[in-house]
Amino acid sequence: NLVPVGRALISVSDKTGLIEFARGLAAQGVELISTGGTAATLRGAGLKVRDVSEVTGFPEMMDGRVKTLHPMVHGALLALRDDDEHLLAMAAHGIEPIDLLVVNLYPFEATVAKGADYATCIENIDIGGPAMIRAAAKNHKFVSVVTDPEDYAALMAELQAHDGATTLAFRKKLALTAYSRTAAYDAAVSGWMAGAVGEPTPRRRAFAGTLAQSLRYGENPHQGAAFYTDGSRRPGVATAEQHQGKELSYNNINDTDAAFELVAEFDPAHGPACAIIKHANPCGVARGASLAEAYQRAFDCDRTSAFGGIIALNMTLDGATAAKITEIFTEVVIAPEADEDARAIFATKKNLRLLTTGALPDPRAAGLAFRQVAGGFLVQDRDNGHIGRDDLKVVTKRAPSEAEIRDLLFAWNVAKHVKSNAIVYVKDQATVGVGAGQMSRVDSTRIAARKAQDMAEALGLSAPLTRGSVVASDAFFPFADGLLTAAEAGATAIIQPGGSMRDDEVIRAADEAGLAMVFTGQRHFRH
Ligand code: 93A
Repeated sequence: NLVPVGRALISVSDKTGLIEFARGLAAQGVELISTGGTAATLRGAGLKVRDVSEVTGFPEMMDGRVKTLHPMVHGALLALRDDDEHLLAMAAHGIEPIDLLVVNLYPFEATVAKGADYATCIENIDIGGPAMIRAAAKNHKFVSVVTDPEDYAALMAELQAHDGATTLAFRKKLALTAYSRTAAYDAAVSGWMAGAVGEPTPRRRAFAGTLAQSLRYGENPHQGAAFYTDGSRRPGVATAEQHQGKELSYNNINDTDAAFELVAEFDPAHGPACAIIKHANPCGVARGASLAEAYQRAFDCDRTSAFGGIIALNMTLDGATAAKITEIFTEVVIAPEADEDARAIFATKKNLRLLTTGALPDPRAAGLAFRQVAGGFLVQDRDNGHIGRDDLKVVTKRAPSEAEIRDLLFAWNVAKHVKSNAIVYVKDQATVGVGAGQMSRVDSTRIAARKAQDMAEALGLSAPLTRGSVVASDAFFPFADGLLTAAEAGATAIIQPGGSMRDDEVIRAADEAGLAMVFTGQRHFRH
């Protein structure tokens, strides 16, 4: 299964490592054929190259749209060298076999990311490149195909190990990489088209990601894992720069994402905010007069759970906040920026990872969310629902006060990021109790209240922090019991979607308990 490499076609947009690699091939006696720009680069480095136009007998034409799309190229890539008819066809048409194809594609993804106009994006859809890659990969029985400059070294090592030939196992691996690349490339084009034509739902497009990082393991150490980016460049864990600390794990990435997406709900124009996440749920979220105070108040919601947590900030991490954060063990801190003082303080904590993103993601932006099920995956629009004070419908005799409204909206924004059934108690722009992921809503209500009680005892307070708080529920209260539990804990106002068959009963209970209640008409399930 060894196939010697005698002739290579090289056509690359990304010319990283090209010259050294081509020199290595030439030194092995490999004949080089290239397209215009690639050939010019190689000649510039003193290498001997044949132009592809000489091979095809046609000039590169139509602004390069047609360079390699020719039977002299595709016959050379696709011919089976152990098939008499194929050999006869090659002989009849003077087709010389190509044993190695080196292609990387027009930078479509990078062009889109730069915000290029429609025509420029269209022009950067590579046609000839993917056609050749797919042809060579199909014919991996005889042809090696390299689509990533990172594989140049591996190919050279393979040729050196096998006297200028490649093994079938190696060519199969290259073919897999090649098809992964063309699949991801076309998915990127499909995703861009969906945006460009304003296709509002995920129903008509294809999905694929680009491998960003091989992870040491998945959710558990016996599971393999990798991190893929989707090309959207949404500011967050996928685009962040890591300044220190060891590599992020699968769970770190998941939790860091949850933390940053949550804190981004809190517009920095209205002041600092901090979210602390454990197991993808917030154990504390707060605003403060300063960022350090926001952190302290988030921490005070549930100091026990915050240990080893992930912290997200909605503005530049400063020295005062950094100093407070380093008082306990934290896994990851993510913020738009970190100033020099903060970095110097963190530098003394080698294990603490610091990520900066340059920006906050837009909570109202469109996007997609995926969930895997056996045999497939579900795709939906990301939950970019947003409620403002004008959307609130007062359903009780008592209307909420201004302070209550501010806290209700705060609680609602947090509840959106808590696993259902979600119950969030908030007082003065800080969570004081979070009930997450319970199968019954009343249990979430009780757990959140009990945690607030525990925290009050730990802090030596005379009353639980739920006294005088407000409560958000991510979906309607099906019965009055959950609401009554919240009232017992001392809550004075409730925000919930409404829409239960028993809304009347729930509203009556709220009135009897003297609660103010508003309906949002929108729910935030998160499972
Ligand atoms: O416009 S194309 O789709 N038409 C082609 O026939 C073709 N052949 C190769 N683009 C084509 N290519 C691409 O040109 C390659 O995939 C590579 O990205 C690029 C290299 O061009 P140059 O050597 O001129 O820099």
